[in-house]
Amino acid sequence: MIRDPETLNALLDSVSRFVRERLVPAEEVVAKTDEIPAEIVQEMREMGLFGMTIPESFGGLELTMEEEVRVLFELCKTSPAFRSIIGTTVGIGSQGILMDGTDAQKAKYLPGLATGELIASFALTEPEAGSDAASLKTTAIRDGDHYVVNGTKRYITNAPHASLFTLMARTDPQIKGAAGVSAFIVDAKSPGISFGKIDQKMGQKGAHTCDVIFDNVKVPAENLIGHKEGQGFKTAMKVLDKGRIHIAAVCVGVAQRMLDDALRYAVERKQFGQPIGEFQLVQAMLADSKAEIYAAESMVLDAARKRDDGLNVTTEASCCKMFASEMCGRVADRAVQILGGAGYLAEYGVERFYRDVRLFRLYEGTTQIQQLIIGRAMVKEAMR
Ligand code: COS
Repeated sequence: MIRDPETLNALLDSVSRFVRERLVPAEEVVAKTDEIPAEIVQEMREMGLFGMTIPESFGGLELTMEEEVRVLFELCKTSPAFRSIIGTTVGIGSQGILMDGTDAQKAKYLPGLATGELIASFALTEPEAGSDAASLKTTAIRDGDHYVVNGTKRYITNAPHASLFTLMARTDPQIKGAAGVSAFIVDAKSPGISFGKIDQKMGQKGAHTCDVIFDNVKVPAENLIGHKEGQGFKTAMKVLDKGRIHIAAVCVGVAQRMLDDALRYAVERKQFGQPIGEFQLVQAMLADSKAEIYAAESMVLDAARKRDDGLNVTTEASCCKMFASEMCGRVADRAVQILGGAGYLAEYGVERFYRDVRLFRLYEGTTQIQQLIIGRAMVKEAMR
């Protein structure tokens, strides 16, 4: 665990340099080819980025949540697809094992995830179960020493690259809601698993999602997370609490990058005989963006510290995800506006970010789901 500022600063410096020297120059090629170059993924492995959140005892960096979000502020000053390739292994794909797995499950899977040799994906969403995650229909029926899994998962990030899935499936079809759901670790090469074609998305080229189809897939009973049935929905929700702080930090990093690009353009571009940045209406857009990024950053750091202190941060995580993702959309819109016609052209890159960041308001819970979580908790507290 990095606990001293010097070691953390050295890590932040090396991530920042990596972004400037390796990732930013590769943005266009990733957007054109829809692939992250293999050598970049390898460099990310060597930097330990896949193992950011895995305990040192399993070969990871064991970053605290505060340290993790600080790394993300730096790592995400570039196309979000680069974060996405490590994102599910660092976050939603691995954390269920870490939070609720048995010692044997952790010992078996976490070392490979820490090095990035194994890629983890999170399989919750289904064609008919998105926001209403507890209504999922995929079944995992016990049969001797294994479970038989049937169903389809949708929009699964990194599924085409995954070595394993943290899968949520219904072990008790008689129980319709959350209590019938269990979580499993499923080897992606298990017979009976097939993949849909890679989704054609609005943005985030280089980050791949697809359907995952389970047809009579045999999963060893020992792969039931925590060896407890009926706990899978809670595992998923705890994972998403952390994931939402993570995504909010991603939004801060990308928004900062867009603002940096807009500011640079505003001081270089001249109209009416002076840099457009000297016009107060342009300054207003810069100022609003600066203040909103600062607010989101402060919220994310506060929520991360509270989580590190062992507090329940469900509400804070949703506040961060909601505010930071909406903020990022507004900053993207202003960045396009400041660049004017150039903001609409592919060669300036801002239009790409504009499309990329739209996803932040959707995945890991839409803005409306975050509102629901926050509002419901407020009313519940007030009625006690
Ligand atoms: N941490 C721990 N447990 C949690 C929890 C959390 N953050 N949130 C809910 N739970 C528990 C509840 O306490 C409840 O347990 P008990 O019945 O023992 O009390 C159980 O899980 C069911 O919770 P709840 O009744 O709140 O479930 P709902 O179906 O009403 O809905 C929402 C929950 C809508 C919040 C949930 O479905 C959700 O987050 N949806 C969005 C899913 C999402 O983000 N999808 C993105 C895909 S992943 S990229």
